[in-house]
Amino acid sequence: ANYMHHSAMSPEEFISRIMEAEPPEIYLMEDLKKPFTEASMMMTLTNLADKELVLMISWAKKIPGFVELSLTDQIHLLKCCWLEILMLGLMWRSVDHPGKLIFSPDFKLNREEGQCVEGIMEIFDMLLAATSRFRELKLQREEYVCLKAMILLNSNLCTSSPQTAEELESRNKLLRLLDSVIDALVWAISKLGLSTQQQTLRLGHLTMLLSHIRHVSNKGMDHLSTMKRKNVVLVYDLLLEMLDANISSGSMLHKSL
Ligand code: AOE
Repeated sequence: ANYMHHSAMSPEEFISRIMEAEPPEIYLMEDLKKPFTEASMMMTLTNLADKELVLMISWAKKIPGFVELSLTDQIHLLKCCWLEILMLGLMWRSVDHPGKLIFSPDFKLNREEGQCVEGIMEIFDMLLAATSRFRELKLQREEYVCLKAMILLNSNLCTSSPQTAEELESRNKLLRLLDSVIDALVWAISKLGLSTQQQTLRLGHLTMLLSHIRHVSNKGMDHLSTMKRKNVVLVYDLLLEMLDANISSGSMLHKSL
């Protein structure tokens, strides 16, 4: 089967494939009118997220083996983890800029610049804290791309219970794929010239950060639903669908995959 060929891929080859899958930088190219209001800040953030989601779908499809999963799994995985992926990307862009979040080359926010969106500073601070942790660990690009693929492939694992033979096959492919990503991360860590024990510890520290990212993402998801409910922000179609837990077969995500 198809996944046999992916598990035959060396970790080195796997990493180079996911490095090539990295989405390009996004520019907002709007004159960001300062001072921001709650509505304009939320509009800027969701507008960026919406553009990034389109690129995220193309990115996922370039991960070796992803498109061989069932369409239901592909959709479910993306719906479960999109905000975690956006947040990890944001942390990576911000890792060399303590106290700042680099949303895009033309949209950077400082902690000191104060509060304008209700309930968002808590999320801002949790993102800054996780970013500092990655800075302390001197996160490498190879490790970053593996962690991002791990988030995608792991997001669904404990919520899906396969019933049909096809679902079971897709889940087995998913597990093989996760093995490949873990192997790739282990390989990337082994290139850093650490002792065997230090390598094991690094793997532990990096993967433990993923539970923090899931936590911040859940907070962010609650925040976005609240902002939507209060009509602070108009949430675009693709983002709306991602925010929504249901799978509709005629959906935009379905069509883009
Ligand atoms: C969008 C794109 C992206 O790549 C990552 C993220 C992660 C968080 C997401 C956001 C996004 C989309 C909208 C979400 C948000 C979490 C909750 C929200 C889902 O509903 C970003 C979280 C961090 C947002 C920090 C915003 C700080 C705003 C306060 C700063 C401020 O008040 N002022 C006045 C600063 C002015 C600076 C010039």
